[in-house]
Amino acid sequence: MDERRLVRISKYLAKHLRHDPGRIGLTLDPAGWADVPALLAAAARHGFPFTRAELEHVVAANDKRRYALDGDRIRAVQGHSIGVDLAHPSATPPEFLYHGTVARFLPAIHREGLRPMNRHAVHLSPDRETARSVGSRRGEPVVLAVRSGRMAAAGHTFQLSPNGVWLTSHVPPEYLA
Ligand code: HQG
Repeated sequence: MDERRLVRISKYLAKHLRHDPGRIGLTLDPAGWADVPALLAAAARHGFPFTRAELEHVVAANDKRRYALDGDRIRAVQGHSIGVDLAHPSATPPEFLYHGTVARFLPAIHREGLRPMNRHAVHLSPDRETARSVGSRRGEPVVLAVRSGRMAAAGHTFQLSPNGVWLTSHVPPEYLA
């Protein structure tokens, strides 16, 4: 499959598995899983047909391992804006995690901390380089260090997505380094 087709299918999956399944009449279960035959049928019905083999290739080749395929079901492993309970295992974070953002958000972030905004959780990266690339989606990136070890010690919980993204519900400003 050429790279452009791969990216198009991946973006189509992101849209409908993370943000707007109703657009193609798809339903997700509470943990974000969709039925694969139903997804293929819904996509075809809405003018964007792709095959099961293409889907499997996109899931396997995805640069960020964004999707999990489990028999006849598929879900995005992070990044949702719709309410989901992904039930990833709770995990003890390292002393620091990182968040990539841009300068224009800093005043609000220092005032209220990191909030999920349109997503179901705050997304944190295990290293500065990954955070930098997340921030660069919006402009010149600024990387914030999060004292995640202290947060965990204070009772904040973290989930680790199978693709290495850390999720938590809120980072209060006192934990930003
Ligand atoms: C900012 C992508 C004002 C925050 C990435 C960010 C990631 C605040 C933006 C995943 C704020 C939200 C998530 C506050 C946070 N006031 N702005 N209190 N708190 N912000 O896209 O972390 O490639 O929802 O800094 O790689 O950028 O799609 O979150 O700039 O893993 O798989 O509000 O999405 O994954 O933006 O990205 P987003 P994010 P995929």
